[in-house]
Amino acid sequence: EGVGPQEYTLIKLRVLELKGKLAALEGRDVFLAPATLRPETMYGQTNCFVLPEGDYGAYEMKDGSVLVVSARSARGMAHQDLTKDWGVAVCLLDGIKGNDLMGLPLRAPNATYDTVYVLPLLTISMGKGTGVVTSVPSDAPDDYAALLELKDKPAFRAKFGLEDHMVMPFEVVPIIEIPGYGSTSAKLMCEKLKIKSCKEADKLKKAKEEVYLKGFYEGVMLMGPCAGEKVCDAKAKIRKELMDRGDAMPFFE
Ligand code: A2H
Repeated sequence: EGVGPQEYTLIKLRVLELKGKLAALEGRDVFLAPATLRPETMYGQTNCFVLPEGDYGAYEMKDGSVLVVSARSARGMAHQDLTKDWGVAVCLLDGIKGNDLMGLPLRAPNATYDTVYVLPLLTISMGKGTGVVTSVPSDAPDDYAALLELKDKPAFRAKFGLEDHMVMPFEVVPIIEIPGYGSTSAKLMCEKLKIKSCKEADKLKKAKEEVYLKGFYEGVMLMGPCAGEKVCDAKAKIRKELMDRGDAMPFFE
């Protein structure tokens, strides 16, 4: 865990169909809002993850949109002038479990896929970010391992009521070229270390140590307006573009 404040980016993944519990929010613009440290990787999103047993709520933001996030992160947003009233996180709907969100279709900004789905990730910490994680299996070993496990185990998908079309068509998208690691570094490291589940913490730690720094400082963008630029130079520009379009917000914790 880092020292000092982390500068995250909240990405607004629009819920395309307000069904199940979220039907109560009909008429509103509703988004799942993962917090990421790597906004330049959003081209590679294949799905969004929530914790099945996690507690979430739907909170009203200043721009009129409604974000589904943890209560803890909504309080943080209220003190960063993101919620409708300063200092107050108005909850329009609470008692949402991660399980209530499984399989919801989303539109993810910058993603190559038109529609992505909400899937389970059992290692999410509700004490970090928003408790919602966007999945970039090309560059994040945790995301690759979790998606692979869902693809490999039909019973695991069925347990969460997921249909095959929400999981199976989503292939890793090459978005960053890292010298010596190719264009899907997380997949490479998971294969090299034989990682098959998000619970293989020690091996995942090793995989992440190897690719994160290299990806950020030596990686070259393959997608978007910054294609050909170093990742470390592209990050701020792509983040600004997402925010200018209203697809993202800054978030500190
Ligand atoms: B990052 P830090 Cl491609 N529980 O986004 C578990 N993991 C969480 C989380 C939570 N509550 N909230 C956010 N995260 C993940 C993209 C990404 C990320 C890439 C590469 C590296 C990377 C796609 N997932 O993070 O512990 C999110 O994954 C490298 C650290 O607060 C978020 O950024 O330092 C990152 O962990 C935040 O981790």
